[in-house]
Amino acid sequence: MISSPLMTVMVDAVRKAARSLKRDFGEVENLQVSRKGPGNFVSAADRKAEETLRDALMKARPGYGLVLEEEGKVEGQDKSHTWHVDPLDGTTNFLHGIPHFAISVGLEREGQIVAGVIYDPVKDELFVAERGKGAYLNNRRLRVSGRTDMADALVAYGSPYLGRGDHGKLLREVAAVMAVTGGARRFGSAALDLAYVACGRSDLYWERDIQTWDIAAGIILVREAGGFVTSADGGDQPLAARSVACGNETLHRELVGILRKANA
Ligand code: LIP
Repeated sequence: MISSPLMTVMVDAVRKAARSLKRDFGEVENLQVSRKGPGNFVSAADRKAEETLRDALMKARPGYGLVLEEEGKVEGQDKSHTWHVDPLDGTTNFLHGIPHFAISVGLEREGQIVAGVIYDPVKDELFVAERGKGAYLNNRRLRVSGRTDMADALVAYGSPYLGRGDHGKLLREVAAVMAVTGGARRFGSAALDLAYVACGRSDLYWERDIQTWDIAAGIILVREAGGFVTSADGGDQPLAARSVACGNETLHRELVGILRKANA
């Protein structure tokens, strides 16, 4: 496990927000049958969790800036530090009562992600990483998958939907990946997709049109677990590119090549 003042601040804030989120998730399943559905209830749960995270992080590190999914950008006096906060990653899963979502907090220092925490409150799985100190799942040290044969790989991806993203591009990419791998999965939470690559459950993951708060924490997790993370086009700035591709060195390089060829 990582024992540092920074990690203590991040884990305490995430666990505090998780308490209300887990309670609210228990309510969502009862609301599925209502005509209006749980949309407003989930938005309120999302905002409540974000306010908890915002208040806790600003109290502990008052000068840092924040990029919050719901509230947007909050400038800080310390321009070298920015939190990237997703209070509920996997919102659609949560809305439909699917127990696969997480809270994600990443810390950017002078343009590099240096720490990340991703917490799945339903499974009680806490993923943490800090630059140079490794990546952990509930105190267990993480390493990315050791598979090198794409035919054995399980690949996660993120897909656009009504009114968002390039559907044709994604379909071409999924078709190309399906043709050479052991399976493709769309789980619905970018943060957990990255965390699952870091712990070896998935071998690869890619997604386009994604936000910094979805991937910031997961980027450092994968890198500290010995994995490679680039933009989906292989660039070295996934946050700026708003896309991501990750895995171990061998399969990551092959995946980027497959995606490039699918769009040639
Ligand atoms: C979601 C991501 C998911 C992506 C969705 C959405 P949210 O984050 O985790 O991978 O495909 O479009 O961005 O909105 O639930 O925080």
